[in-house]
Amino acid sequence: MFVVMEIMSPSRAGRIVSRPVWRSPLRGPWLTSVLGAVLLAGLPLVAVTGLLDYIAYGPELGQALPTGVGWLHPPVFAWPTRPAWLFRLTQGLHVGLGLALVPVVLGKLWSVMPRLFGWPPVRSPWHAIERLTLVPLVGGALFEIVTGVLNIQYDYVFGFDFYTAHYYGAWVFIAGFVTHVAVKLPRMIRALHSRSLRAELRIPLARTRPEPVAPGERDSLVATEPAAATMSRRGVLALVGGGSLLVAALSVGQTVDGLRRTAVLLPRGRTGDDGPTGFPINRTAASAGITPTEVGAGWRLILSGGPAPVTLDAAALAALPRHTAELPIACVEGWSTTQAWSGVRLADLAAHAGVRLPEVALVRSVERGGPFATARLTRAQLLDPDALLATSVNGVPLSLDHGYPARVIVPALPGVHCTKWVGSIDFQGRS
Ligand SMILES: Nc1nc2c(c(=O)[nH]1)N[C@H]1C(S)=C(S)[C@@H](COP(=O)(O)O)O[C@H]1N2
Ligand SMILES: [Mo]
Repeated sequence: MFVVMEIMSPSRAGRIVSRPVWRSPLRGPWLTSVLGAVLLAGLPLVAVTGLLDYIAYGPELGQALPTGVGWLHPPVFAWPTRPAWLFRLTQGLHVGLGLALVPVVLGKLWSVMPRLFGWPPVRSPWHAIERLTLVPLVGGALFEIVTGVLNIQYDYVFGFDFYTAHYYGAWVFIAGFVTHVAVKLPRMIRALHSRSLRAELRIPLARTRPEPVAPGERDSLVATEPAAATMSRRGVLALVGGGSLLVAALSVGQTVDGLRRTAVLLPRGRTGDDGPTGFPINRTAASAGITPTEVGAGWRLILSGGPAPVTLDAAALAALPRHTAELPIACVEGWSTTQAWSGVRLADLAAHAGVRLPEVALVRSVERGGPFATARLTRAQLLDPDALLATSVNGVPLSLDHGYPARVIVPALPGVHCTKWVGSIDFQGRS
């Protein structure tokens, strides 16, 4: 018998007979391939948008976040500032699609369970290689799901750097995924051709039978002693698809202003405030250790890089030419929102500092320490006409939690680099 992993169970007559553990009549190469095809279409998009998010961080500038990953970095290019919603799209797709595919990943794992626990564990060298690729594939996928979900749900629970771990985990997964697809693709295509999806969707529970196995052959997914079906194959697909849709429906409010309250799975989406500053907050002033005195009357903005540092107080900053822009702020944790920000153009601040041709801006928060306290902006970012040191949003001064008295906002810049409670900007370039 092929499925050798068995449990002992007493028969009606009281004798002990052995039964295979995996008895669902639904398992088979076709069902596994349908779920596999969905993942083959979806997971590359999750991986690519994830890598794009990494590039969007501008790691080549030596940011505090993400930390360096050595030679394993993707081909880095200068992240553009247009369209302004670019990062909102890439991170929204990465998190949204990543979450929505979790039920499919679980369904796929369920469908191949007999194989994961197949016995003997290794039947041939080829079989050994095939099985070994499952370690990075399954391990990588589960690691990415767990770290990703934890990062969305909780306030930095990791003992390690999330970005670096999630990034390395991605390559482990990608390596497993690419080999798995290379090994399985022909089989998947054959299995998909073995049944018609349309016909399958018309088969009710009463007519649900195991997938046929050619005489003399065996398929480790198809149960040797199938139990009676308790669910149709279309029922399984509906369950998995419905699960995905449910997750998607409960997450979409993270990215769509106005649906914010429906994003029940993603706690950062909620602030409980309906006012002009009632959009999501990544980290409150209190949790960042910002004291009212630091950002009160004694607050100063120091602009350096020019012939001599320039110090502005809030009134002097407010006296500079002002500009308003509707710009999204998008966090890797999955939420994003578009708001109307007003403040002083970063380009004007560079000029004010006496730097004619700024190349990089090093922005520092009054926040002490931590990877969120500094960020570097490229020339294209700091010279964008909508790149602002914002002091107000939606017509009112920034709230303390949104970075009062001044915070950076730049088109298509990841939220993490939109530094709040800015204390200084160093424009590096030629004066
Ligand atoms: N100084 C400082 N700036 C910061 C942060 C922070 O923790 N400290 N969080 C960043 C992150 S990760 C995001 S997504 C945005 C969120 O801005 P918001 O809280 O105003 O929505 O602020 C960014 N700026
Ligand atoms: Mo963020």
